[in-house]
Amino acid sequence: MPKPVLYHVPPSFYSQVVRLALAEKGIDYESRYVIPGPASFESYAPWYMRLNPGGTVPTLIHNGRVIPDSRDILHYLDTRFPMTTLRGNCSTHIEVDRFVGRLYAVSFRELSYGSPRLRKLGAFLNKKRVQNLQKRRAASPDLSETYSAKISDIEAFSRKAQDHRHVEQVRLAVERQLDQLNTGLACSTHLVGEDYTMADLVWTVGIARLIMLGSKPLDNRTALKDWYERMRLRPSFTQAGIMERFRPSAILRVLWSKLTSRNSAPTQPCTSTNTRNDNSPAL
Ligand SMILES: N[C@@H](CCC(=O)N[C@@H](CS)C(=O)NCC(=O)O)C(=O)O
Repeated sequence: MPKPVLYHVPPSFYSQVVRLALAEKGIDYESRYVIPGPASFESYAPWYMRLNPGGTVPTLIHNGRVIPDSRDILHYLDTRFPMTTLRGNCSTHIEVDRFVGRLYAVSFRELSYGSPRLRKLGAFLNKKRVQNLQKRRAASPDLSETYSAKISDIEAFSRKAQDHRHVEQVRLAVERQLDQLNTGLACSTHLVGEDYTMADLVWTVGIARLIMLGSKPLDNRTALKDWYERMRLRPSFTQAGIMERFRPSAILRVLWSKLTSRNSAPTQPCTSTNTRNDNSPAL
C-alpha cells in the first residue's frame, strides 16, 4: 500500500490529532508542511483550496483520495489500516464516537483566539486572513465561492472570539466536560472501558491544548490527572509532537523546510472524500 501523505504543521491542534492516530497505529506517512497562517497563508493558495476547500490543515491523501478533515481522517485510518483498532470492539463504537463528538463540539479556535492573552492578536490575524482571502478570490474567479465561504467562516469565528460572554460560555462548557471525564475515570482506566481508544486519543490532544492556553484542566481532578500522565507516557505522545506549550523551534523547523524545498503541491490529481459517509469499496 502506498504511504499516506499528510499536509499539516506541528502546532496545529487538528494536525496533532491525526499525527497521534498515525503514531498509535504505527502508520508510516509522508509529511508535508502547509502554513495556515501569516505571512504566507499557504493553506489559502488555490492548489490547496482545491484539496481542502476549508483552507485548513490537516489534509490526508492516500491512494488518490483526499480527506480534508481530521475527524474523517481518524475514521479513514482506523478503517483502512485495521492492524490496531481505535474504536474498541463493536459494543464500544457508539460510546467512543460520543466521546470523540464531545471533543469536536468544543471550539478550540474560539477558546484560543478569545483568550485574554490572544484576543487582540487573534483579531489582527483574522483581519489579515480575510484580506489575504479577498486578494486570492480576486485572482482566482473559479474559486470565488470557495473563498467567499471561507471569508464568511473567518468573519463569524472572529466575531465569536471577540464576544467575551460567548467565550466564557465555551470555557464553562469545557469545564463541565472535564468534570464528567474525571468522574468516569474514577472507575475505569480509559475513557471508554479498559482499552485505549480514539476517545483517549482526541482528549489527550484536548487537554494538552488547554494546558497550552494557560487553563488548569487537571487541577482538582485526580482521576483525570492520573489518566493524562499515562497518556503522556505512551511513546505516541512524543512521536506525534503533542505540544503543551508553544515551541518556537517547531515553527523554525517549518520555515527551514520551506526554504529548502520548492513546492508542497501534489503531483497527481485527487478526488475529495468524506469517509464518515463513504460506503465506496476498499482502496
Ligand atoms: N474541521 C477541521 C478543522 C481544521 C482546522 O481548523 N485547522 C486549523 C489549524 S488547527 C486551520 O488550519 N486554521 C486555518 C484557518 O481556518 O484558516 C478538521 O478537523 O480538520
